Amino acid sequence: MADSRRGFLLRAAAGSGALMLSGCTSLSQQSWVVNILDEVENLTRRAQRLFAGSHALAPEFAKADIAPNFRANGTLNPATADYAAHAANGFADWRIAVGGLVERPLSLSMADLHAMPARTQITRHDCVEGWSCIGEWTGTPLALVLAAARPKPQARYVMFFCADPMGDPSAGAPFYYESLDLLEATHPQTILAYALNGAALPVENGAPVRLRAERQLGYKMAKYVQRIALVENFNQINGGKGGYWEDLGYNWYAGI
Ligand SMILES: Nc1nc2c(c(=O)[nH]1)N[C@H]1C(S)=C(S)[C@@H](COP(=O)(O)O)O[C@H]1N2
Ligand SMILES: [Mo]
Repeated sequence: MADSRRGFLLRAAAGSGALMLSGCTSLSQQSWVVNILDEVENLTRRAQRLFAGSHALAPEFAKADIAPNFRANGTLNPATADYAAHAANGFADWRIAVGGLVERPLSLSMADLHAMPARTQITRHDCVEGWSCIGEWTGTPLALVLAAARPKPQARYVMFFCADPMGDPSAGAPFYYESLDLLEATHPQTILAYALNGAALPVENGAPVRLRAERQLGYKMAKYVQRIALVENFNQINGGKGGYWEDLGYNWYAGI
């Protein structure tokens, strides 16, 4: 793992209090992070070996480059009673389940995510429809969450299941979903973002939490994330192509 990542995780851990992964042991955040860093390192090495790639960073920008209004696209407000109830309640009961091929399944509250070390990055979002937008994102590095869940050796991909139905759910419309390989999932700029430009993530941009994977096109970055699953392949999931748009013909690999 790059020293820069170890540095920011340790700095982020230094100032804060206790971490509680619900249903699990509570440790001081400092010792938790030091322990988890070795796991992040092992996971990163495994991912780089598996997918023969690197963790080269996407460009980051200055505050002055931030667009005054970050454009929104795709679902702007998930059309379910369940989501409306969560939104009305300020997402206080929102949870992200982390399961599949992991040694330690997790159920993370928003407070759990906020208690973990955070990363902030100013990046450019590129949508295949032909627009770009620069915004500042803050969230929990996905690598930390994965390391805490401990992917089993067979795990190769990370699936993200979202709260928004892409049509009429009673008529069997699928919900948005996406996937990344373990290399992209453990990249230091891949975060579960809960803030945009210093404020809580707006509903139209994926509240309360959306994926940012900065070397990828916009459609890979799942909004309204509710469940994460480690898998060996995605042949049996929905249309079998690894994502909502992929099932409709987009490329699974969407590196920029
Ligand atoms: N759950 C969900 N995630 C999604 C989408 C969506 O419709 N639903 N659209 C994708 C597309 S095509 C883009 S460009 C970005 C848009 O993110 P934004 O609304 O923050 O601009 O989200 C991606 N993630
Ligand atoms: Mo997009």
